[in-house]
Amino acid sequence: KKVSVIGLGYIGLPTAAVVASRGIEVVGVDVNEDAVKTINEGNIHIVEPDLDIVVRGVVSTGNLRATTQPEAAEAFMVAVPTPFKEGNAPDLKYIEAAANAIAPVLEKGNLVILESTSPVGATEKLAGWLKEARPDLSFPQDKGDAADIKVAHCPERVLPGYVLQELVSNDRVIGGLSKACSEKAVELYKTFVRGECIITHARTAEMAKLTENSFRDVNIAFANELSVICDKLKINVWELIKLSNRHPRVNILNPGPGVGGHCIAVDPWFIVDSCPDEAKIIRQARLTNDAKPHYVIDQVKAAADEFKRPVIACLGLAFKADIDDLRESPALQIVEELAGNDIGQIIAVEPNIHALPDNLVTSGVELASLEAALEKANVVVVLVDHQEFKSADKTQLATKVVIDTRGIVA
Ligand code: SAJ
Repeated sequence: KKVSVIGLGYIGLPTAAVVASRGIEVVGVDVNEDAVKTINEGNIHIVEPDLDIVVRGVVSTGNLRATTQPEAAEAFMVAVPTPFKEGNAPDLKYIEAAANAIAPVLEKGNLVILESTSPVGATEKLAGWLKEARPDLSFPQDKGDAADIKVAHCPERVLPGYVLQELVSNDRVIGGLSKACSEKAVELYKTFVRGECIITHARTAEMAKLTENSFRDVNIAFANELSVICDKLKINVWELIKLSNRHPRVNILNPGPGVGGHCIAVDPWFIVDSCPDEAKIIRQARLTNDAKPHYVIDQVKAAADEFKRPVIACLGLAFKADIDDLRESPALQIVEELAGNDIGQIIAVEPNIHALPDNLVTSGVELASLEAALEKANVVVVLVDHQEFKSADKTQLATKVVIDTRGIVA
């Protein structure tokens, strides 16, 4: 058995490594030559706990190998980005490029799986691109179960920071373009997934993934709206949510400074783009969550106005707790905007990074330890609920103005 994983990023690399760790020969394909070189040296180019150990292991046994050129395999797992910018259509160019890259090496009996989070209809499009490139083979959209090539969508669902555990333990939704496609995909996933593999249609699988992330976005938007309402009504939103969640059928998530990351803040737009007139709550949730950083910025500005050039300590830059990922981070967005406004001296505390991004350095932001920052600060803004902040001694905060977007200060 030989499996090829196309795209060696946050999903593709851990997937390739886990499949390889089951003793299967895996060839990882990526257009990024540096990433290919790094992986072949047994190292990794992304941050994910314990992934380096697994990759080093499977590269040293020869089970995982990376290359820039696709080669023949029994199964192809496509894990490439599907970017989306508000106002534009979802961009499937990387899926199309992957289809064109694997088409020349496809052989009768092969399985092609789309793992990337995709708008409804993308798996059918992928099968269409493969068919265009290989008119000599038959595909499930024409031949159903009898087709030469099997195609399925099996959306990834892993939580950054827990990828290696969740890759194995999560249930998987497997949506083939025919029953035979689904069954062949289940066979592959069963080699490394301990969770259940549940079969459905490709379109339903695509929508299921988008629904999961939209549900979380809508729930967080509800919490963020409550937080703004509670500020106005002078109620502690954290106490309110804790009390409401005592109801056996209520489970409200946590408000915060906004929603970041590459999934929850993006995927709902795929649904809105497909059904703009119908997806009203889903769109509003996105707008509500995107508005939250601006609300926090206004709160900090109002607090800063009480001082003459205050020192403002901003606790956390990452997009969520206990990771070092600053991309699409509302905390980073808030600190950038505050620094650009010249309302005081900004000190950032981010225990998970060693250096600030260049733009923050240029605008005069300083990176300091929690202790040093609290020592000097007049205003303290809690932006991320890192473990280090939650367990810190908070007595010093009594003399400061505190804006706590994560509810970690009692
Ligand atoms: N957040 C809140 N309040 C909460 C929970 C999260 O404000 O109560 C914020 C976080 O701080 C962060 C953002 O939401 O800025 C997203 O974080 P997250 O932990 O909710 O999710 P991601 O983006 O790291 O991973 C999600 C997961 N999806 C679900 O839990 C439904 C993961 O399982 C998916 O695989 C991943 O998206 C993906 O790749 O789609």
